[in-house]
Amino acid sequence: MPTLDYRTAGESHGPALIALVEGMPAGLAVDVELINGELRRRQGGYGRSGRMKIERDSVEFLSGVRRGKTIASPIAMRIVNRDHRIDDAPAVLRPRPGHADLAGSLKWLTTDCRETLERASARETAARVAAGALARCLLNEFDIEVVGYVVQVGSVTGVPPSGTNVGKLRELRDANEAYCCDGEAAKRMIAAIKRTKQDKDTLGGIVEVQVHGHPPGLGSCMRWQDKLDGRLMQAVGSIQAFKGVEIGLGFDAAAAPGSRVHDEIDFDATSIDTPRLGFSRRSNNAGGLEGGMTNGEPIVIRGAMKPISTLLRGLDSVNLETKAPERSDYERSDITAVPAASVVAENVVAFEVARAFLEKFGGDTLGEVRAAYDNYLATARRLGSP
Ligand code: EPS
Repeated sequence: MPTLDYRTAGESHGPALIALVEGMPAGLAVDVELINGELRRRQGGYGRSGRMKIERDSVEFLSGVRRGKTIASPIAMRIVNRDHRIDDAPAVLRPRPGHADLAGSLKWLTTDCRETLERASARETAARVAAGALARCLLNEFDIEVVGYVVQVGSVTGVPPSGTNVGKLRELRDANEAYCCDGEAAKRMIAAIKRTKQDKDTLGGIVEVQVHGHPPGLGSCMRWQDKLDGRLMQAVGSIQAFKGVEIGLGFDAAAAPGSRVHDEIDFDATSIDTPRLGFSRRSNNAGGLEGGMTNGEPIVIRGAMKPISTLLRGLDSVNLETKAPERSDYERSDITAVPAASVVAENVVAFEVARAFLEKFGGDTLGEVRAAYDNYLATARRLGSP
């Protein structure tokens, strides 16, 4: 039985994007509306380019699903590119600083940066969102919730009140085009994006993802490859344009003494029937992960996105054919894609949590996964009892 995994294929202006998901148990009802809803959200958010008015992202299942349910075979999903013109699109000879253009051209020995940028493009994240949203169909079966939102655009910050539940976080986030849970900050973010557009410039920001309702013990400290914190960091850090990832208190944990960092432990037998098994923490600076494993507290992970590297005003660069100094090429581009990136982060995190969940509770069918999960919880509740 393969572990849950996925691959993507496709170029920004090729015929389609593909997400290929392997290792999903049989018998899972596929919520196509959930997947398409996430794809729509990814296309939205303030600051997106004209490209998003062209595309109408939705998935078409090519395999792995029969009568609305998974049948354990590899699941191929296709998202059609309406702006399909890869063979006719012009060469890009003046690499954009910050994009994959120069590094890719020197790697694949070409003067046409399009050879690289078509795949490096963040368009690929549509396929990642499709895979992650499919994984959420599994998480939903076990009441595991994932939510992502924007906490910073440029220098404007807006964090949700601590302790806000997932439903409320979604409601606050979905009330504005910045996908930020603080409505006042969202207005300032949108104003900043408008100013940046006038300046022919671009903006980055920070997104945050929380996971709730999962059990402890996902991931493992036994092999470095299995540590869930590392895997989540790769998933988020590999999103196009991401330059930093932190979990819980993150970099701020370095400066504070241990007495103020570590999350003290309580036990309350009346909540033993929850996936937290009765344990709770007085803080969650660990972001729900200790020793590369979930500890039962919400997972909290943030990713920092640099500003989009395609600037209307251009940046100093070099023509790869003549080696003469020239401004970088301009292609139609977003001013910021931080709101969209929060959707991507949410879904790639969901995929990693689902993967770790199936590693612990995996079975050929959803029924077997459920039985393994229930058995684990029942056994864990007896821990320490004679
Ligand atoms: C991107 C450039 C733009 C963005 C694109 C990412 O595409 P285009 O060159 O067609 O205008 O719109 O993002 C998407 C297409 C998307 O679906 O997110 C880039 O260079 O990374």
